Amino acid sequence: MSGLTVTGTTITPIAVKDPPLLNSVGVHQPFALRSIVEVHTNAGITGLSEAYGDDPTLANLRAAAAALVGLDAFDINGLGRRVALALGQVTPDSPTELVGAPSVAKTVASTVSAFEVALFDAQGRALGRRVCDLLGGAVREAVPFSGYLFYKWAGHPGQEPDRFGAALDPDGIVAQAKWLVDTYGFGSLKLKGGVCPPDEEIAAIRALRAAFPDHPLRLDPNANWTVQTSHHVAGELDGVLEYLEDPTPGIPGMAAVAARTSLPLATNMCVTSFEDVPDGIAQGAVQIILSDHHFWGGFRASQKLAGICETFGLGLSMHSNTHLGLSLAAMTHLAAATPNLTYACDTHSPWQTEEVIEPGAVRFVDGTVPVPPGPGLGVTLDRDALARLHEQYRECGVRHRDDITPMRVVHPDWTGKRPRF
Ligand code: GKR
Ligand code: MG
Repeated sequence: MSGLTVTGTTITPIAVKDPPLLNSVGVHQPFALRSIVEVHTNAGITGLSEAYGDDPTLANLRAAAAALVGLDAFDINGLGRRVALALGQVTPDSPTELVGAPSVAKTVASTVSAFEVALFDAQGRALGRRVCDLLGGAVREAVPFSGYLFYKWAGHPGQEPDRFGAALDPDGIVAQAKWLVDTYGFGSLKLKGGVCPPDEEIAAIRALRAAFPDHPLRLDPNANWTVQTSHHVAGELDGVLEYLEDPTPGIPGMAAVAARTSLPLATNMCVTSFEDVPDGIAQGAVQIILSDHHFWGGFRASQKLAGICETFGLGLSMHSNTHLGLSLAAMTHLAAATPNLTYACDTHSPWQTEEVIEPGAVRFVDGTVPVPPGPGLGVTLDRDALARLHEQYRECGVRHRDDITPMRVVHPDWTGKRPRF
Protein backbone atom coordinates (compact mmCIF):
# COMPACT_ATOMS: atom_id res chain seq x y z
CA MET A 1 0.00 0.00 0.00
CA SER A 2 1.49 3.35 -1.01
CA GLY A 3 0.27 5.42 1.93
CA LEU A 4 -3.10 6.49 3.20
CA THR A 5 -3.25 10.26 3.47
CA VAL A 6 -6.12 12.51 4.48
CA THR A 7 -7.32 14.65 1.57
CA GLY A 8 -10.38 16.25 3.19
CA THR A 9 -13.34 15.75 5.49
CA THR A 10 -17.10 16.14 5.32
CA ILE A 11 -19.02 16.96 8.50
CA THR A 12 -22.78 16.66 8.29
CA PRO A 13 -24.97 17.67 11.23
CA ILE A 14 -28.17 15.68 11.59
CA ALA A 15 -31.22 15.72 13.85
CA VAL A 16 -33.02 12.55 14.92
CA LYS A 17 -36.41 12.24 16.59
CA ASP A 18 -36.08 11.61 20.31
CA PRO A 19 -38.83 10.66 22.80
CA PRO A 20 -39.55 12.68 25.99
CA LEU A 21 -37.11 10.85 28.27
CA LEU A 22 -36.87 12.41 31.73
CA ASN A 23 -33.69 12.96 33.73
CA SER A 24 -32.35 15.10 36.56
CA VAL A 25 -31.94 18.18 34.34
CA GLY A 26 -35.35 17.98 32.64
CA VAL A 27 -36.56 16.18 29.53
CA HIS A 28 -35.19 15.34 26.11
CA GLN A 29 -36.13 17.69 23.28
CA PRO A 30 -38.11 16.27 20.33
CA PHE A 31 -34.85 16.16 18.34
CA ALA A 32 -31.34 15.06 19.32
CA LEU A 33 -28.30 16.27 17.40
CA ARG A 34 -25.42 14.20 16.02
CA SER A 35 -22.78 14.86 13.40
CA ILE A 36 -21.54 12.40 10.84
CA VAL A 37 -17.83 12.70 10.08
CA GLU A 38 -16.34 11.39 6.82
CA VAL A 39 -12.56 11.49 6.45
CA HIS A 40 -11.49 11.10 2.81
CA THR A 41 -8.11 9.72 1.75
CA ASN A 42 -5.90 9.64 -1.34
CA ALA A 43 -6.69 5.92 -1.77
CA GLY A 44 -10.39 6.69 -2.33
CA ILE A 45 -11.18 5.15 1.07
CA THR A 46 -13.43 7.13 3.41
CA GLY A 47 -13.47 6.59 7.18
CA LEU A 48 -16.64 7.27 9.17
CA SER A 49 -17.58 8.32 12.65
CA GLU A 50 -20.45 9.79 14.64
CA ALA A 51 -20.05 12.61 17.18
CA TYR A 52 -22.10 15.19 19.11
CA GLY A 53 -23.89 17.65 16.84
CA ASP A 54 -24.35 20.84 18.89
CA ASP A 55 -23.02 24.17 17.59
CA PRO A 56 -19.81 24.39 19.68
CA THR A 57 -18.91 20.78 18.78
CA LEU A 58 -19.46 21.52 15.09
CA ALA A 59 -17.30 24.65 15.26
CA ASN A 60 -14.47 22.64 16.85
CA LEU A 61 -14.80 19.79 14.35
CA ARG A 62 -14.66 22.25 11.44
CA ALA A 63 -11.66 24.13 12.88
CA ALA A 64 -9.74 20.88 13.36
CA ALA A 65 -10.81 19.37 10.02
CA ALA A 66 -9.02 22.11 8.11
CA ALA A 67 -5.75 21.09 9.80
CA LEU A 68 -5.96 17.41 8.89
CA VAL A 69 -5.21 17.56 5.16
CA GLY A 70 -1.97 15.71 4.46
CA LEU A 71 -2.08 13.69 7.71
CA ASP A 72 -1.02 10.04 7.44
CA ALA A 73 -4.18 8.11 8.41
CA PHE A 74 -2.05 5.85 10.64
CA ASP A 75 -0.54 8.78 12.55
CA ILE A 76 -2.93 8.98 15.49
CA ASN A 77 -0.34 10.81 17.60
CA GLY A 78 -0.06 13.37 14.80
CA LEU A 79 -3.85 13.72 14.83
CA GLY A 80 -3.73 14.67 18.52
CA ARG A 81 -1.04 17.28 17.93
CA ARG A 82 -2.82 18.82 14.95
CA VAL A 83 -6.19 19.03 16.72
CA ALA A 84 -4.68 20.58 19.88
CA LEU A 85 -2.86 23.15 17.76
CA ALA A 86 -5.91 23.94 15.62
CA LEU A 87 -8.16 24.48 18.62
CA GLY A 88 -5.60 26.48 20.61
CA GLN A 89 -7.06 27.77 23.86
CA VAL A 90 -10.55 26.67 22.93
CA THR A 91 -13.49 27.80 25.10
CA PRO A 92 -14.51 24.73 27.08
CA ASP A 93 -17.99 23.54 26.28
CA SER A 94 -19.94 20.39 26.95
CA PRO A 95 -22.58 18.79 24.71
CA THR A 96 -24.54 17.97 27.88
CA GLU A 97 -24.11 18.72 31.54
CA LEU A 98 -24.80 15.04 32.17
CA VAL A 99 -21.23 14.06 31.33
CA GLY A 100 -19.48 16.27 33.87
CA ALA A 101 -17.94 19.70 33.91
CA PRO A 102 -16.53 21.12 30.66
CA SER A 103 -12.75 21.59 30.32
CA VAL A 104 -10.28 22.44 27.59
CA ALA A 105 -8.84 18.92 27.78
CA LYS A 106 -12.29 17.35 27.31
CA THR A 107 -13.15 19.65 24.41
CA VAL A 108 -9.90 18.70 22.64
CA ALA A 109 -10.43 15.03 23.53
CA SER A 110 -13.93 14.90 22.05
CA THR A 111 -12.70 16.57 18.86
CA VAL A 112 -9.80 14.13 18.56
CA SER A 113 -12.20 11.25 19.14
CA ALA A 114 -14.45 12.18 16.23
CA PHE A 115 -11.53 11.99 13.78
CA GLU A 116 -9.63 9.16 15.46
CA VAL A 117 -12.61 6.80 15.05
CA ALA A 118 -12.89 7.74 11.36
CA LEU A 119 -9.14 7.20 10.85
CA PHE A 120 -9.34 3.73 12.43
CA ASP A 121 -12.29 2.97 10.15
CA ALA A 122 -10.21 4.07 7.13
CA GLN A 123 -7.21 2.02 8.31
CA GLY A 124 -9.37 -1.07 8.71
CA ARG A 125 -10.93 -0.64 5.30
CA ALA A 126 -7.48 -0.20 3.74
CA LEU A 127 -6.07 -3.30 5.46
CA GLY A 128 -9.20 -5.45 5.22
CA ARG A 129 -9.27 -5.79 9.02
CA ARG A 130 -11.90 -4.94 11.66
CA VAL A 131 -11.27 -1.98 13.98
CA CYS A 132 -11.27 -4.35 17.01
CA ASP A 133 -8.36 -6.22 15.38
CA LEU A 134 -6.42 -2.96 15.08
CA LEU A 135 -7.16 -2.29 18.77
CA GLY A 136 -5.42 -5.46 19.90
CA GLY A 137 -7.91 -8.13 18.91
CA ALA A 138 -11.38 -9.13 20.04
CA VAL A 139 -11.54 -10.74 23.47
CA ARG A 140 -15.28 -11.21 22.90
CA GLU A 141 -17.15 -11.52 19.59
CA ALA A 142 -20.43 -10.21 21.02
CA VAL A 143 -20.65 -7.27 23.43
CA PRO A 144 -23.32 -7.30 26.18
CA PHE A 145 -25.42 -4.15 26.57
CA SER A 146 -27.85 -3.30 29.36
CA GLY A 147 -31.47 -2.22 28.91
CA TYR A 148 -31.74 1.52 29.64
CA LEU A 149 -34.98 2.42 31.44
CA PHE A 150 -36.31 5.98 31.54
CA TYR A 151 -39.22 7.64 33.23
CA LYS A 152 -41.04 9.24 30.34
CA TRP A 153 -44.17 11.02 29.25
CA ALA A 154 -46.51 9.40 26.74
CA GLY A 155 -45.48 11.98 24.17
CA HIS A 156 -43.94 15.41 23.82
CA PRO A 157 -46.37 18.11 24.98
CA GLY A 158 -48.80 18.95 22.19
CA GLN A 159 -47.86 15.85 20.18
CA GLU A 160 -49.50 12.44 19.75
CA PRO A 161 -48.35 9.71 22.18
CA ASP A 162 -45.26 7.94 20.83
CA ARG A 163 -44.85 4.21 20.26
CA PHE A 164 -43.15 3.68 23.66
CA GLY A 165 -45.90 4.94 25.98
CA ALA A 166 -45.66 6.60 29.39
CA ALA A 167 -43.62 5.27 32.33
CA LEU A 168 -44.13 7.32 35.47
CA ASP A 169 -44.39 4.78 38.29
CA PRO A 170 -42.99 1.33 39.25
CA ASP A 171 -45.58 -0.51 37.09
CA GLY A 172 -44.70 1.63 34.07
CA ILE A 173 -40.97 1.01 34.61
CA VAL A 174 -41.49 -2.75 34.93
CA ALA A 175 -43.61 -2.77 31.74
CA GLN A 176 -40.86 -0.85 29.94
CA ALA A 177 -38.26 -3.33 31.21
CA LYS A 178 -40.37 -6.23 29.90
CA TRP A 179 -40.45 -4.60 26.48
CA LEU A 180 -36.66 -4.11 26.49
CA VAL A 181 -35.91 -7.63 27.73
CA ASP A 182 -38.45 -9.32 25.43
CA THR A 183 -37.42 -7.36 22.35
CA TYR A 184 -33.64 -7.15 22.80
CA GLY A 185 -32.83 -9.87 25.31
CA PHE A 186 -30.97 -7.51 27.67
CA GLY A 187 -29.46 -9.38 30.62
CA SER A 188 -29.10 -6.34 32.91
CA LEU A 189 -31.10 -3.15 33.48
CA LYS A 190 -30.27 0.47 34.31
CA LEU A 191 -32.88 2.96 35.55
CA LYS A 192 -32.29 6.64 34.85
CA GLY A 193 -33.23 8.16 38.19
CA GLY A 194 -33.09 11.58 39.79
CA VAL A 195 -36.56 12.21 38.36
CA CYS A 196 -39.02 11.18 41.08
CA PRO A 197 -38.66 11.49 44.86
CA PRO A 198 -35.99 8.93 45.89
CA ASP A 199 -38.41 6.62 47.76
CA GLU A 200 -40.44 6.23 44.54
CA GLU A 201 -37.27 5.26 42.69
CA ILE A 202 -36.38 2.78 45.45
CA ALA A 203 -39.87 1.30 44.95
CA ALA A 204 -39.26 1.07 41.20
CA ILE A 205 -35.97 -0.79 41.78
CA ARG A 206 -37.71 -3.17 44.19
CA ALA A 207 -40.45 -3.79 41.61
CA LEU A 208 -37.77 -4.52 39.00
CA ARG A 209 -36.03 -6.90 41.41
CA ALA A 210 -39.32 -8.78 41.92
CA ALA A 211 -40.03 -8.97 38.17
CA PHE A 212 -36.42 -9.79 37.15
CA PRO A 213 -34.86 -11.71 40.06
CA ASP A 214 -31.65 -12.51 38.16
CA HIS A 215 -30.98 -9.28 36.25
CA PRO A 216 -28.19 -7.07 37.62
CA LEU A 217 -29.76 -3.63 38.29
CA ARG A 218 -28.26 -0.12 38.26
CA LEU A 219 -29.69 3.25 39.27
CA ASP A 220 -28.34 6.59 37.99
CA PRO A 221 -29.85 9.83 39.40
CA ASN A 222 -27.24 12.02 37.64
CA ALA A 223 -26.09 13.78 40.83
CA ASN A 224 -29.57 14.86 41.86
CA TRP A 225 -29.28 13.76 45.50
CA THR A 226 -27.54 15.33 48.47
CA VAL A 227 -24.97 13.24 50.30
CA GLN A 228 -27.55 12.59 53.01
CA THR A 229 -30.19 11.38 50.53
CA SER A 230 -27.54 9.24 48.83
CA HIS A 231 -26.75 7.57 52.18
CA HIS A 232 -30.46 6.79 52.60
CA VAL A 233 -30.86 5.28 49.12
CA ALA A 234 -27.57 3.37 49.30
CA GLY A 235 -28.69 1.90 52.64
CA GLU A 236 -32.02 0.79 51.15
CA LEU A 237 -30.53 -0.69 47.98
CA ASP A 238 -27.27 -2.18 49.26
CA GLY A 239 -27.25 -5.78 48.05
CA VAL A 240 -29.97 -5.01 45.47
CA LEU A 241 -28.01 -2.93 42.92
CA GLU A 242 -24.88 -4.04 41.06
CA TYR A 243 -23.82 -0.37 41.26
CA LEU A 244 -25.14 3.08 42.06
CA GLU A 245 -24.13 5.69 39.49
CA ASP A 246 -23.41 9.35 40.31
CA PRO A 247 -25.75 9.72 43.29
CA THR A 248 -24.34 13.14 44.23
CA PRO A 249 -22.23 15.88 42.59
CA GLY A 250 -18.44 16.08 42.68
CA ILE A 251 -15.55 13.93 43.84
CA PRO A 252 -15.70 14.98 47.54
CA GLY A 253 -19.47 14.32 47.65
CA MET A 254 -19.08 10.92 46.01
CA ALA A 255 -16.25 10.09 48.43
CA ALA A 256 -18.51 10.96 51.37
CA VAL A 257 -21.18 8.60 50.03
CA ALA A 258 -18.63 5.85 49.28
CA ALA A 259 -17.26 6.07 52.83
CA ARG A 260 -20.54 4.80 54.30
CA THR A 261 -21.71 2.15 51.86
CA SER A 262 -20.40 -1.10 50.49
CA LEU A 263 -22.47 -0.52 47.35
CA PRO A 264 -20.03 0.17 44.47
CA LEU A 265 -20.32 3.71 43.09
CA ALA A 266 -19.91 4.37 39.37
CA THR A 267 -19.46 7.63 37.46
CA ASN A 268 -19.68 9.38 34.14
CA MET A 269 -19.94 12.75 35.87
CA CYS A 270 -17.18 13.28 38.44
CA VAL A 271 -14.26 11.43 36.81
CA THR A 272 -14.65 12.28 33.14
CA SER A 273 -11.11 13.04 31.97
CA PHE A 274 -7.56 12.04 32.85
CA GLU A 275 -7.27 15.27 34.87
CA ASP A 276 -9.90 13.91 37.31
CA VAL A 277 -8.41 10.46 37.78
CA PRO A 278 -5.75 11.16 40.49
CA ASP A 279 -8.21 12.94 42.79
CA GLY A 280 -11.01 10.46 42.17
CA ILE A 281 -8.74 7.56 43.11
CA ALA A 282 -7.02 9.33 46.03
CA GLN A 283 -10.39 10.20 47.59
CA GLY A 284 -11.87 6.76 46.95
CA ALA A 285 -14.84 8.47 45.27
CA VAL A 286 -15.68 5.72 42.76
CA GLN A 287 -15.22 2.01 42.26
CA ILE A 288 -16.30 1.93 38.59
CA ILE A 289 -15.65 4.39 35.76
CA LEU A 290 -17.95 4.54 32.75
CA SER A 291 -15.74 5.02 29.72
CA ASP A 292 -17.04 6.81 26.65
CA HIS A 293 -14.79 7.15 23.62
CA HIS A 294 -16.73 10.26 22.52
CA PHE A 295 -15.39 12.39 25.37
CA TRP A 296 -12.38 10.48 26.76
CA GLY A 297 -10.52 11.07 23.48
CA GLY A 298 -11.26 8.09 21.25
CA PHE A 299 -10.31 4.43 21.19
CA ARG A 300 -6.70 4.71 22.31
CA ALA A 301 -7.53 7.07 25.18
CA SER A 302 -10.27 4.67 26.28
CA GLN A 303 -7.75 1.83 26.28
CA LYS A 304 -5.45 3.99 28.42
CA LEU A 305 -8.35 4.52 30.83
CA ALA A 306 -8.92 0.75 30.88
CA GLY A 307 -5.27 0.28 31.85
CA ILE A 308 -5.61 2.78 34.69
CA CYS A 309 -8.74 1.00 35.96
CA GLU A 310 -6.93 -2.33 35.86
CA THR A 311 -3.90 -0.97 37.71
CA PHE A 312 -5.97 0.64 40.46
CA GLY A 313 -8.48 -2.19 40.79
CA LEU A 314 -11.42 -0.15 39.47
CA GLY A 315 -14.28 -1.62 37.48
CA LEU A 316 -14.95 -0.38 33.95
CA SER A 317 -18.33 0.10 32.29
CA MET A 318 -19.43 2.12 29.24
CA HIS A 319 -21.61 5.23 29.11
CA SER A 320 -23.94 6.37 26.35
CA ASN A 321 -25.86 9.43 25.27
CA THR A 322 -28.44 9.47 22.49
CA HIS A 323 -26.63 7.95 19.48
CA LEU A 324 -27.11 6.10 16.20
CA GLY A 325 -25.63 2.96 14.69
CA LEU A 326 -22.25 4.40 13.73
CA SER A 327 -21.52 5.19 17.38
CA LEU A 328 -22.92 1.81 18.41
CA ALA A 329 -20.51 0.11 16.00
CA ALA A 330 -17.58 2.11 17.43
CA MET A 331 -18.63 1.28 21.02
CA THR A 332 -18.91 -2.40 20.09
CA HIS A 333 -15.44 -2.61 18.52
CA LEU A 334 -13.89 -0.84 21.50
CA ALA A 335 -15.71 -3.00 24.04
CA ALA A 336 -14.80 -6.15 22.10
CA ALA A 337 -11.10 -5.23 22.37
CA THR A 338 -11.14 -4.21 26.07
CA PRO A 339 -10.41 -7.25 28.28
CA ASN A 340 -11.34 -5.61 31.60
CA LEU A 341 -14.63 -4.08 30.51
CA THR A 342 -16.40 -5.96 33.27
CA TYR A 343 -19.97 -4.66 32.94
CA ALA A 344 -22.58 -4.62 30.18
CA CYS A 345 -22.40 -1.33 28.26
CA ASP A 346 -25.08 1.37 28.24
CA THR A 347 -26.92 2.19 25.03
CA HIS A 348 -29.78 4.53 24.13
CA SER A 349 -30.35 2.58 20.86
CA PRO A 350 -33.83 1.19 21.60
CA TRP A 351 -35.14 4.78 21.95
CA GLN A 352 -34.13 5.79 18.42
CA THR A 353 -36.62 5.36 15.59
CA GLU A 354 -34.35 6.74 12.87
CA GLU A 355 -30.97 5.48 11.61
CA VAL A 356 -28.14 6.73 9.41
CA ILE A 357 -26.43 3.43 8.51
CA GLU A 358 -27.65 0.64 6.26
CA PRO A 359 -29.49 -2.07 8.22
CA GLY A 360 -28.04 -5.47 9.10
CA ALA A 361 -24.45 -4.85 10.21
CA VAL A 362 -25.20 -3.75 13.78
CA ARG A 363 -27.98 -5.64 15.52
CA PHE A 364 -28.93 -6.90 18.97
CA VAL A 365 -28.84 -10.66 19.59
CA ASP A 366 -29.75 -11.88 23.10
CA GLY A 367 -28.81 -8.54 24.68
CA THR A 368 -25.48 -8.36 22.85
CA VAL A 369 -24.21 -6.71 19.69
CA PRO A 370 -22.05 -9.12 17.66
CA VAL A 371 -18.96 -7.35 16.29
CA PRO A 372 -19.72 -6.37 12.68
CA PRO A 373 -17.62 -8.68 10.49
CA GLY A 374 -16.72 -6.22 7.70
CA PRO A 375 -13.47 -4.24 7.52
CA GLY A 376 -13.12 -1.07 9.61
CA LEU A 377 -16.22 -0.40 11.67
CA GLY A 378 -18.09 -2.70 9.28
CA VAL A 379 -20.95 -0.29 8.58
CA THR A 380 -22.12 1.65 5.52
CA LEU A 381 -23.74 5.08 5.49
CA ASP A 382 -27.28 5.19 4.16
CA ARG A 383 -26.93 8.25 1.93
CA ASP A 384 -30.68 8.83 1.59
CA ALA A 385 -31.11 8.72 5.36
CA LEU A 386 -28.16 11.08 5.84
CA ALA A 387 -29.72 13.60 3.46
CA ARG A 388 -33.14 13.28 5.13
CA LEU A 389 -31.75 13.65 8.66
CA HIS A 390 -29.66 16.63 7.59
CA GLU A 391 -32.78 18.26 6.14
CA GLN A 392 -34.53 17.54 9.46
CA TYR A 393 -31.60 19.28 11.20
CA ARG A 394 -32.03 22.34 8.97
CA GLU A 395 -35.74 22.49 9.63
CA CYS A 396 -35.98 21.66 13.34
CA GLY A 397 -34.02 24.67 14.59
CA VAL A 398 -32.46 22.77 17.53
CA ARG A 399 -28.77 23.66 17.82
CA HIS A 400 -27.88 22.66 21.40
CA ARG A 401 -28.95 19.97 23.78
CA ASP A 402 -31.30 21.69 26.23
CA ASP A 403 -33.29 19.56 28.68
CA ILE A 404 -34.50 22.55 30.76
CA THR A 405 -36.54 24.61 28.29
CA PRO A 406 -38.84 21.75 27.17
CA MET A 407 -39.46 20.92 30.85
CA ARG A 408 -40.70 24.47 31.41
CA VAL A 409 -43.53 23.83 28.95
CA VAL A 410 -45.03 21.58 31.64
CA HIS A 411 -43.39 23.05 34.78
CA PRO A 412 -42.93 26.80 34.16
CA ASP A 413 -40.79 27.28 37.30
CA TRP A 414 -38.37 24.46 36.44
CA THR A 415 -34.70 25.38 37.02
CA GLY A 416 -32.93 22.06 36.49
CA LYS A 417 -30.78 22.90 39.51
CA ARG A 418 -29.22 19.93 41.32
CA PRO A 419 -29.20 18.30 43.83
CA ARG A 420 -32.98 18.55 43.99
CA PHE A 421 -33.62 15.78 46.53
O1 GKR B 1 -30.03 10.69 27.90
O2 GKR B 1 -31.04 11.67 29.56
C1 GKR B 1 -30.09 11.01 29.09
C2 GKR B 1 -29.02 10.52 30.03
O3 GKR B 1 -29.20 11.05 31.29
C3 GKR B 1 -27.64 10.85 29.50
O4 GKR B 1 -27.59 12.14 29.00
C4 GKR B 1 -26.56 10.66 30.50
O5 GKR B 1 -25.38 11.26 30.06
O6 GKR B 1 -26.96 8.33 30.16
C5 GKR B 1 -26.19 9.25 30.71
C6 GKR B 1 -25.68 8.87 32.06
O7 GKR B 1 -25.41 7.70 32.24
O8 GKR B 1 -25.51 9.73 32.92
MG1 MG C 1 -24.59 8.10 34.25
